[in-house]
Amino acid sequence: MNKTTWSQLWLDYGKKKGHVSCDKESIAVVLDGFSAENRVIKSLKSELEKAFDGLFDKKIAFADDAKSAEEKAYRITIAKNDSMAAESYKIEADSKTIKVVASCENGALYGVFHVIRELMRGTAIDAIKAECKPSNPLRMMNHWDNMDGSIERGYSGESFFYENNDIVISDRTRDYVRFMASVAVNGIVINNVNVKDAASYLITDRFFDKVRELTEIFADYGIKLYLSLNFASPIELGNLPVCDPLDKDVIKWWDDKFAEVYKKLPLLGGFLVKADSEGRPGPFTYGRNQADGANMLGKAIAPYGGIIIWRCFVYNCTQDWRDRKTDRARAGYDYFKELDGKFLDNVILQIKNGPMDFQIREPISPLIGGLTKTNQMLEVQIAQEYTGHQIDLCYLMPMFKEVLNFKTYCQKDNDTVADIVSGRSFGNKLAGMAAVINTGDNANWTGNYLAAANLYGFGRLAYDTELSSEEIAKEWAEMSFNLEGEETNKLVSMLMNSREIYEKYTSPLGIGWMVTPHEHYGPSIDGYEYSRWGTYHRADHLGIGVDRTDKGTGYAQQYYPENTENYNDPDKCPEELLLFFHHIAYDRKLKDGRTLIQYIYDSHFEGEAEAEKLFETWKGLEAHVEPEVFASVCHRFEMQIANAKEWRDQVNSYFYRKSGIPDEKGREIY
Ligand code: GCV
Repeated sequence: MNKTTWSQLWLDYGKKKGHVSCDKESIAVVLDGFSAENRVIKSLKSELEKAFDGLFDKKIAFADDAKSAEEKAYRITIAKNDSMAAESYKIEADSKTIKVVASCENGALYGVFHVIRELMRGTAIDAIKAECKPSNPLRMMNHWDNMDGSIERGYSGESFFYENNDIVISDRTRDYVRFMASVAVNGIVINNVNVKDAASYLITDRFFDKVRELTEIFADYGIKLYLSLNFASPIELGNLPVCDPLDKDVIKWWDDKFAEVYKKLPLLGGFLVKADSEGRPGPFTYGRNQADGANMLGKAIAPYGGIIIWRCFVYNCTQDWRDRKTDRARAGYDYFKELDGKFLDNVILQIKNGPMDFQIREPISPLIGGLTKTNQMLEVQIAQEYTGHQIDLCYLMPMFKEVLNFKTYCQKDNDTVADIVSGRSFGNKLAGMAAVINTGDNANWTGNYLAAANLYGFGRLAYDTELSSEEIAKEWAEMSFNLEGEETNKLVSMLMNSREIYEKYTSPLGIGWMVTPHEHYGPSIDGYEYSRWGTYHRADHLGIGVDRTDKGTGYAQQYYPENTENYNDPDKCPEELLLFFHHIAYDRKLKDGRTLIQYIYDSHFEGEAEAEKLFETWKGLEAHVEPEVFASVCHRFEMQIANAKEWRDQVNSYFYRKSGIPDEKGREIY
């Protein structure tokens, strides 16, 4: 196999050579009901070819039908069964054949990737068996890539999509698309939601040819390409004086624009829109609401089968820190709840998992399930903006599982976030999950080699929300490394513990933030305390935390009663969220009898010490990991430990100085 200058991530077949085996002498791929000319089937065949060549040095034959396959060859049959659910697959195998059955090409492709995954994990081909169905219809990646090549909140180099305000298409693009399809991602937004400068022109002749080429490469792997949209395009591109969604010239402008766009880009999935948020234009300017804006676009795109994904990250980012009544956490619900049922069928609201912004611990957004008559999807972030910049190890599947399993009480059954965003709760066809992606043009794609577990994990979890974080971590580790059983377990447990460790040495008990402003790496306890961003911890000499109860901002009241009751009461509130909902005195006793201040000291000392242990465990894997990967991850751990020390000492010193209460254990606080 040709070696590329970029990593093949979990699809590095060459790396597994000699570590896995296949006892079949010759292999033939047979199609039963699928067309060999279909673009996705062609990709599926080429992937099988690559995999067998790379893993086992075996050439595989392609037969037009079952009869023409060589009699003694082991058959991989890709069979169509129209009665199966879209994008699902079934795998059955015996000593003569392995059969992947699906109703559509995407299902067949995912089934083939499942077979490859199992082969890479050392399973014998005739022992592979599966029946899998997507939990979510939409499984998307959101790039925050800018056309100048930079990436907003990117920690893995520059964009591989753009350079110098132009689109770059290379073999790397195709590999990226393969990786995404291998974890069943079926939609990708290729540009930042903050659409500015050249990116506004992605819907013009300047870029149609290249965007079209990209839509085709994506389509080869069953993926739809989406673009982020500038709501002010009628002004910026069309020279109109306004972008008011109820203005007839604006409406006509969008009608004409989408007609033009779909003529040039027939495979386009639709658009993602950030409006009225952090300086982006939107309907509020004209006294219109969010539904007016979304529906105007939804109506214009409907004739082409496109969809509008409208973000709910709408809040006032010019708050006065003295104002204790305004609460950023409330904003999404306040703006959108009253519009429930008012959005068109081809519009879907994309809601961040928490009400603030991708902190290491937040409650679940009350808007999820608060809306019952509107299409909604979950947005998470695998770019580690607030969770360590892909320097610190922070495997996020345990957090995402908590989010998905959260009971909203929006109805008697089928009321978890997983139920709602999959469309199961209310019968929505448009539903799903999106992740702000963590890739860049670094050779290893994700900066930290171990951060690829989040890239892999998100896709797997979005396809099957029943998978456990641990199963996903194990799959990824087995495909990406050549470790023995015990060593794999060590790597998996490093991943599994990493989120809790990060949480311990950073901001305590759900308070969040305390990060270096703008950059969002490293501590700055008061960095945002007197700012306009609505992100306050309200610490004084007696206590810390934001009162979001009925006596405070009232945020806790946005949940269904079962959750409100718990959140509103400091004795019932889940402890990990205590400071998100309550202002708590430093000397208040927590459930285990420790005072709050002692908990803060202990968790920060523990978190830093546990980060050091993570590094020690990694060092123990040295003999089994490629030297370059080993050294690069070591370097990340050195930085993580420096960061953890800084967090530990700054947080502990800050609260010691505020409270004047010493650490019971007499450890060094500055
Ligand atoms: C793309 C946070 C980030 C911004 C990001 C924004 C969003 O505020 O810091 O960089 O902008 O979220 O999700 O739109």
